[in-house]
Amino acid sequence: MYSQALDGKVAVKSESMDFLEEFQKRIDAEEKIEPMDAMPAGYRKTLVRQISQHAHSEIVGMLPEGNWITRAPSLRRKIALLAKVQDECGHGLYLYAAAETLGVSREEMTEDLLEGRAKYSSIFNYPTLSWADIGAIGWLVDSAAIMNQIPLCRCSYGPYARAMVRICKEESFHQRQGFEIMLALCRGTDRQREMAQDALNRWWWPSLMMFGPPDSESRHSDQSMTWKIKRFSNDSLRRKFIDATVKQAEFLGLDVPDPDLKWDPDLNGGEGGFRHGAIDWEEFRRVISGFGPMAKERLAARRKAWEDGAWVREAARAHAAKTRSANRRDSAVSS
Ligand code: BYC
Repeated sequence: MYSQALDGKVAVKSESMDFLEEFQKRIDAEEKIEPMDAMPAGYRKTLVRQISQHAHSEIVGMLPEGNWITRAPSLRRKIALLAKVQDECGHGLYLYAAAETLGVSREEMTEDLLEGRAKYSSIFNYPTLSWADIGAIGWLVDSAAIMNQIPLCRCSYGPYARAMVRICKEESFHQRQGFEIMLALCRGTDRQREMAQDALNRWWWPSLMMFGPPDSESRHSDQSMTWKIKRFSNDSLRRKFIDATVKQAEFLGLDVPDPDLKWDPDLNGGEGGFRHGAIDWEEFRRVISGFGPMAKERLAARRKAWEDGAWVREAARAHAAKTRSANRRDSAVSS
């Protein structure tokens, strides 16, 4: 019915109801789907879309923070920021490798990004204007990332789930590092506290948008949840994030920039939760359509890196070809 290989040559003869039902049974039994297993074309396509966009987000996500490496306020802060940005590069590489197991090449994924066919997270379209933004990214953006990514450790596709385990451990360290920067600023001078508040004002709403459109407009959620790629809806993760983060803002002595934020003791089955004000979904749609404040700069930086790296890819290919022909010669001599 299905034959497929890691080189992406997927021959789909048919997708009978029996095949789809058997596949869903494996998913429902919490079995992991592995690269050489038969899978519906839609499952593969959804994974390639999500994992590649996730990988692009990690790599583009290096840019706003990389912008502050030379201006970190101390050697200690510089070392920690360098390590964080390197971790993000590593996350991108694990994720590209996970997507490659589905038969798509790194070149294709990168071209999709550069040609605007693949997205990256909306959050990385905003500028980092002050050092406090580095604290706010670690605290808010990495918290949001963890909230969204912990459930991905249980994703039905094995290589993605396994990549997420290590990524989540590192993101959790990043979150603490960001919170600690915010804490230092909030316990500092008036000017430092103002910087921290200003960063929270600018990053709060974009952080809520990271979770994706409201459930009513999320076109992929239902199918992704049936396939156990996603475990929770966009809105439910967004609410969890708000509930956890508002208390942290209170601890920091900062005001969440949402006048409509209100504790409702009846939410979450009587455990209580925050009701939040309206999110500007027009802004979100603008940003994910390629019109975010830093969209041009982000893609230009990725394009330059890809073009500057062309000679490395060429040299690696030449080296691989040489090694292959040397191996062939050796095996001809020894046989
Ligand atoms: N930004 O049907 P929906 C990080 C798109 S990296 C841009 O709900 P889905 C970090 C969506 O792709 C953070 N686009 O989609 C790195 C779809 O468009 P297409 C990245 C978004 O997939 C460095 C359309 O809107 N994390 O944390 O079911 C430093 C409809 O949406 C966004 C991941 O990628 C957005 N925010 O759910 C620090 C996690 N939201 O593809 C931190 C993995 C939605 O049809 N991804 N869209 O053209 C996911 O969990 C899911 O893909 C999402 C969206 C929850 C993001």
